[in-house]
This record gives sequence, structure tokens and C-alpha cells, in this order.
Amino acid sequence: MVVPTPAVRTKKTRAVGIPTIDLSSLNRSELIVKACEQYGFFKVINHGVPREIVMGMEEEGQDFFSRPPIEKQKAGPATPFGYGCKNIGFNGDSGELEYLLLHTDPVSIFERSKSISRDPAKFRKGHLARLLSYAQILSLNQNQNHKMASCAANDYIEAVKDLACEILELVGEGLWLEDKTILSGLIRDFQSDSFFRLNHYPQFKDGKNNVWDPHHKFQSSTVGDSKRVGFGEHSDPQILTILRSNDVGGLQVCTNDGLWMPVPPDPSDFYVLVGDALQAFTNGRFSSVRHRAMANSAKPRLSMMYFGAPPVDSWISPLPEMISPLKPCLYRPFTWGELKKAAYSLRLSDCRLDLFKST
Ligand code: GA4
Repeated sequence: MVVPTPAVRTKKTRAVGIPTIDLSSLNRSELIVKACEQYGFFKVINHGVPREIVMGMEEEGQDFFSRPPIEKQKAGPATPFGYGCKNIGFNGDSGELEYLLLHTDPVSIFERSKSISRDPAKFRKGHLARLLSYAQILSLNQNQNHKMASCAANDYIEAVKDLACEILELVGEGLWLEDKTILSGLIRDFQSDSFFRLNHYPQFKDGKNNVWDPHHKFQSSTVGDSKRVGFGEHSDPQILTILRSNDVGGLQVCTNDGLWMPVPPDPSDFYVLVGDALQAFTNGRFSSVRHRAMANSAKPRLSMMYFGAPPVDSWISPLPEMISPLKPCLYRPFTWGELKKAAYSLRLSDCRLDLFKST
């Protein structure tokens, strides 16, 4: 875990109804388990991710989305990785957003950074450092070394991956798992299939979109209250998501009683979302949280999500500690690759885990 900077240690106002967990508190593992059981969603404070790493990534994201469409399209289409605009997945879902979806593996970031950033070395820096041998790094000239000292995608991904692992180890502790690193080990794995996503929701004014194609026809993304949906209702297929947004609201999470709860934006902290894979590992003790993003804001919203996932071939099945005569195994074993394939073959809002229920 990186050492926290003073800026992120400031006490924050608690969001009403949303569990807020202080990662420096003594009973944090207990509180995390409780939040995962009740909501599948919580906020973390005192997380230790340096502000400059977060701001560095936000600046790169803002810079990318401020460019002309023709330039952004060079990083697309998203199949599924790359730049995407409005279309989500491959089965007709759409929303009022544009995005960049990246695989977090170093080679992939290295390749993508060329079409994403005006300064690819700055965008991918840390990954480049990991790809080069120590001798190669020493032979870089002063200017390149300087660029390597600034950072964006890699440093951000590394920092939030560490945060996700810390949280998963606390989950292991709180659930009294024999091996507390069993879940974090999956996303630390060199072959982890984790993703990173930047979502940009352009601004709306007076309920009408003045800066974004007003003639766009919605498919499944309009809700009854006539507010437009930026990213429709869904759960994340992975183990855990670490979400951070700028100071613009829009995220809503669905509570157990089916109500949509608006999540106040908090640029200095992170929100954590339980994904489908964690629901299966915990045999349904935790439920993946259904959430959506509304696109009715007066300001553009930029959110950044790290989706922690296992390697494609690794098996997902309820952990032995989660099974008892009173709680029989709910899911048959399946691989992360199978769950991902199911996700991409269904619609955004579908409950893909249902396909893996034991008979
Ligand atoms: C939801 C969580 C992540 O954003 C994502 C999304 C993915 C995509 O946008 O390409 C999916 C969606 C997400 C779930 C169902 C499928 C796949 C779009 C879609 C319709 C990157 C992911 O892993 O699953």
C-alpha cells in the first residue's frame, strides 16, 4: 500500500445512506463485510492513494475527451477495447457517453497509448518501465527519464489495484477465510484479466442536450422519469470495481428494496462495487450491486473504473467456507472466461450469473 498524502487524510462528510469505511479503522474488515452484505457497495476514505496519481489520470482523461471526434476515433472502435461512443457491448445497448476501455496488461496499454495520448510515454509510463530492463531504463536520455517520472495510466492502475487487493484481503479476514489472499491473489496474478475504463458523460442543459447529438434515438436507455441514462442498469461481471469520479453526480445504486439511491460525487475518495464473480465466490452472501449513471448533469462527468478480474482460465466457484448444510452451493464451477463470454453475449442489464446456478 502506498503511503497516504495529507490531502487524502482530510475527514469527509458522510454520504447519507452509503456506508463509508475508514481504511485506517480497527474494525474495517468487519465493516467491509457488512457493507458488502447489505449493499454490495461502499465508499472508502483514508485509502492511501496519492492525490497526484488520481489527478494525473484525470488530466490525461480530460485531455483525451476534449479532442476532436476524428482524433478520438483513431483509438476506436471499442471491440471491446479502445474508444467507444454511445454503443455499449455488442448487443444493442447504448447510452449518452463516450469512453475508453483498456485491458490493464502492460503490452496492451503500451500499444493503446499510441492512439490515446498526445504524449504516449507519459500515458503509459509505469508500464514502459516494467517492460524495459533496468539497463535499458538507465540508457534512456534525460528527457525520457523525466517523462517517466510523471505518470498516468499505469501508476493509477497500480495504485487502485493495490487498493482493490487490500480490500479483498480485508474481505478474506472478515469472512474468516483460511487463505485471506485467495481473492486478491487472482487480481495480482500476472495474467489477471482486469480492465480499466474512463467514462465521459457530456453535459446536459435544462434537460436538453445542447452539446451532444440531440437527434440520437434511444434504445434501452431511457427511463420513465424522462431523464436520460448515461450508462444503463447493470452489475459488473468482475470481482471488485474501484470507481472514482470528478465532482459531478450521476451514479445511482440500487438498494435491496429496489430503490435507486443517488451517490454524491467525491473526487478525493473511491467507491467500491461488488461484482458478479465475488457474488459467486461468496455463494451469494454478497450480491453484486446493480448501478447506473444518469446523464442529466449541468457539467460533464468523468469517471474512472478499475475492474479487478481473475485470469481468463481461472475457476470461480463458492469458497468452501461459504458452503454449509444450511447454505448449499448455489453455483456450479465456471471459468472467468465463461462468465465474460456470457456477459458479452447478453444485454447490459441481464443477470448473467443465473446461467451458472447449480441444478
Ligand atoms: C459492465 C462493466 C464494465 O464496464 C465492462 C462492460 C462491458 C463493456 O462495456 O464492454 C459490457 C458490460 C460491462 C456487461 C455486459 C456486456 C459487457 C457491455 C455489455 C453489454 C467493461 C464489463 O466487463 O462488463
